[in-house]
Amino acid sequence: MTPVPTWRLRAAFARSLSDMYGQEVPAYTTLVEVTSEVNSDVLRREGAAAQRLGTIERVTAERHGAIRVGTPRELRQVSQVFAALGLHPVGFYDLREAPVGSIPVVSTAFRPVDAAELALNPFRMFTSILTPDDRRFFDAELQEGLEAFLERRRLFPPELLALAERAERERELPAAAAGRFLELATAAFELSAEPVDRAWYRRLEAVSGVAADIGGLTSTHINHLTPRVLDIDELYRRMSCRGIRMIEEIQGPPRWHGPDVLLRQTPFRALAEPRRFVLPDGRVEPGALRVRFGEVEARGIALTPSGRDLYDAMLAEVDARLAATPGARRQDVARAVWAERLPDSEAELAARELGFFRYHLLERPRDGRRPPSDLAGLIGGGWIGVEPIVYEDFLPRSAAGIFQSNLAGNGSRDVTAEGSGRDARWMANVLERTVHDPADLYAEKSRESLRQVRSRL
Ligand code: OOG
Ligand code: NI
Repeated sequence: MTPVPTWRLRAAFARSLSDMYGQEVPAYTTLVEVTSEVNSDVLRREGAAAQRLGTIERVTAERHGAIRVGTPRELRQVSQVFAALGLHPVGFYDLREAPVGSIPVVSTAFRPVDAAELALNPFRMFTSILTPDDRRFFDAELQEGLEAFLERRRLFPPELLALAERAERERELPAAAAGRFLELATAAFELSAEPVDRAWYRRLEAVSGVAADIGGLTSTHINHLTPRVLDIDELYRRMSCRGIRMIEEIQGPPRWHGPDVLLRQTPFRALAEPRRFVLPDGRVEPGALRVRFGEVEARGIALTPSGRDLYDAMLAEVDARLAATPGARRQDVARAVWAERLPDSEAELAARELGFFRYHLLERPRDGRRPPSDLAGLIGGGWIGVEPIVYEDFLPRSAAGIFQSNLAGNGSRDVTAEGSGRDARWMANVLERTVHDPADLYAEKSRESLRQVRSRL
C-alpha cells in the first residue's frame, strides 16, 4: 500500500473529525446539509463568479475547528499533532483585552501556509491556551489549583505524539500507521465520558465559562467545527426556518454591494449535552453542560495592513454611530459606513493597496505606450488584471464575540489587576516553532505575482 502524504492525512483528519462531531452533535450535520444546499444554489446562480475565492471542491471540504488547552506543554504537543497534518501556527490573538473581550486565553490558528497546500485542503484549527497567571481573572490560590490540576492530566498519548513526529519528519506515513494516527488523533478531541468534579467546575465557571471548559475537565474536545458557505445571509435565513436558533447578528463585515472582504461568521446557540458530575460526597449525578456550539462562515478578500486599519476605523465609526442612535441595527449602520468609506470594486481595492491580490497580464492593443511604473496606473490603464487572495485567518473581535455568545454568564474580572505578558514571541517560544504573521504570508504571494507580471511587461 502506498504511503499517505501530509495533505491526504490532513484531508482524512478533517473528514474523520467531521464524522465524529456529526455523531456527537447532530445539529452540525443539519448545518453541513444546509450549507451544501446554499453552496449549490449560489454556484447555479452565479457560475464562475461563485468560485472567485476558491473552487467549489475546496469550499465544500473546507472546515475550521476550535480547541482549547491548558498548559504550554499541551500546546506544544497539540502543535506536534497538527504539524503532522501540515498545519503551522499563524497569527496571535489576545482575547483577554477589552474592548476585544475578556476571555482568559491567547490563541493562534494552525493552518497550511502554501497556496498549493491550501488548495489541496485548507483545514485549520483555532487553538487557545488558558492564562492561569493572569491576575485579572485568577487569584494566586486559583492559579495554583489550576496548574496542579492541569499538570496531572494527559491529553495526548505517547503513541500519537510519536506517530506525529514521524509524519512531520517524513512528510508521510505508511498506510497502517496513518490509520492508527488518525484514530488516535480523532479520539484526542472526542468529548470524554469522565465524570466532572462539580464543585471545581463551578468554582472556575464563576470566573469564566471558558476557564471551566479548559481547566475543569480531564480532557480537551473539539468545541465547534465550521463549514464555509458562499451566501451566509441565505444560510442564516434557512437555518432560522428550520428552527435552529442563532444568537446574534452575523459577526464581521456587513452584507453590502461591494466585494466580500475578510470573514463573516455566525455562531449558533450552544447545546446542552448530558454529562455526569461527581459531588463532594463522592456520589455521581447526571447533569448537562452547555459548551459546544455551531458556527458557519463566509470568506472574503484578505486586507493589507492599511486595509485592516481602514476596517478598524470603520468598526470604530460603526460603534460610535450605534451609540448615538439607540435601536439601530449594527448591520444597517455598518452598510452605510462601508458604502461611504470602502472602495466597492476589486480593482479599486487593489489600486489603493487595501486588499491583497494576485496579478496577471491583460491583452492590450499595441499603441506604442510604455507601461506606467505604479500599481494603480497598471490596473487603471488596463495593463494587468487582479485576482483576489482569500482571507485564511480569523478576526479577534469576532472570535471574542463567538466565545462570549456561548458563555452562560460573563464571569468576573478584576480590571485593576495586572495581566501576564503574552505575545507572539511567547507563543513561538512555547511552540518552539515560528508563528507566521498572516500579513507577511499574503504580502509574499502578492509581491511574487506582481514581480512576475512586471518582468513580462
Ligand atoms: C474559539 C472561538 C474563535 C472563530 O471562528 O473566531 C473561533 C473557541 O470558542 O474556542 O473559532
Ligand atoms: Ni470558529
